[in-house]
Amino acid sequence: MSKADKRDKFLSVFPKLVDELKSILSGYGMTEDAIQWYENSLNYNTPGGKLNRGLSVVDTYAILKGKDSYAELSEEEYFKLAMLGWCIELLQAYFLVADDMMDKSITRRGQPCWYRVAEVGEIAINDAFMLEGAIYCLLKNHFKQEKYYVDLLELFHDVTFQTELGQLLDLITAPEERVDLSKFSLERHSFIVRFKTAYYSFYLPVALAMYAAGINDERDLKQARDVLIPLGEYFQIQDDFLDCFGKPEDIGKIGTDIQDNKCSWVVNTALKLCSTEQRQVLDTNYGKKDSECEAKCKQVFSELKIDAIYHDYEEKTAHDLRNLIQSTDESRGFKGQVLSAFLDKVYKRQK
Ligand code: GPP
Ligand code: MG
Ligand code: MG
Ligand code: MG
Repeated sequence: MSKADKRDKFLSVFPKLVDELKSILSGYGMTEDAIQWYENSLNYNTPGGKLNRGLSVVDTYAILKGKDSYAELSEEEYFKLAMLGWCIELLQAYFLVADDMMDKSITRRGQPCWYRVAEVGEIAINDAFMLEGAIYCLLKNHFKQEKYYVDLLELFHDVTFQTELGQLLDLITAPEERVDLSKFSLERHSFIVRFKTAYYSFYLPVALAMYAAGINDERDLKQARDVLIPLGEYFQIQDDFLDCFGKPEDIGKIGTDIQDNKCSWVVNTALKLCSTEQRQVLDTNYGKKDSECEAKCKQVFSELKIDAIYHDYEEKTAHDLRNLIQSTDESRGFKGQVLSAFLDKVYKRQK
């Protein structure tokens, strides 16, 4: 099945899930305007992205089950796996609605951030909570009978909390009024991004598919984590790079990291290499809500050839990860191919 067909098939499950969630609201006797509001929020915030996380759940399960295309999964099996995939996309929607408010972002996936839609504003906070709530409604409806139901719940709760810890670190490292670049380091960056991105974007899809496929030995979950967490760090470094060097048309969002005083890979790499004069420019201009200051920081990044350093980093990391994946122990049914499929998806991404 082509990539586009897989995506269409996955997308075709979404309206069913929206209907299911609407009927939960109707069951509570909820008013029409509330049901309509929830439907709009679900549609605006959930399906518009790359859907990599959601699709990966199905892909991973198919690999673990030894089916080369997921066309070989039964309709029922496909539907359940797609449902788990959509639960990650809902988690992502919840995070992004909230993150865009905290980061004061303008656009997301090529449209205004939800909180910037005229009638929405701070109601977006409640909408974010309700996007998260959808996950547990769906898990209950479709997985309560499964032996691994509690594993799924625990996994979603743990990964959500880890992401929130990462978001906390991201935010307290980037206070708006007190720019202090001496607090930044690549070590702190690594710690932030593993928590704020890697667990939910990389470990979660694989762990969900593993539980659904009956592979739940802690040694296998650890093998998955040992590759997926550094892979997720690499993915967030790409995100940081693209925030500064990507084109808004490609990435669907306008970069805010410099003005937001973010502890991003780009500024940390620059801080390691810059001269005293360049450091002075960064100290004066980083973290200011001003596009001229932003441009001065970008000028330093380009003098330091951060893009070339990024490309070297990317090659080395992909090479090291491939070596790590090669040593996967497949004796209990886990497969290294699951991990290389993830690496192939993110390697050299432009968006
Ligand atoms: C991405 O950071 C991290 C998240 C989306 C996690 C948010 C977690 C919460 C608990 C709200 P980012 O700000 O770099 O992402 P983007 O560049 O897409 O805004
Ligand atoms: Mg953000
Ligand atoms: Mg953020
Ligand atoms: Mg970013």
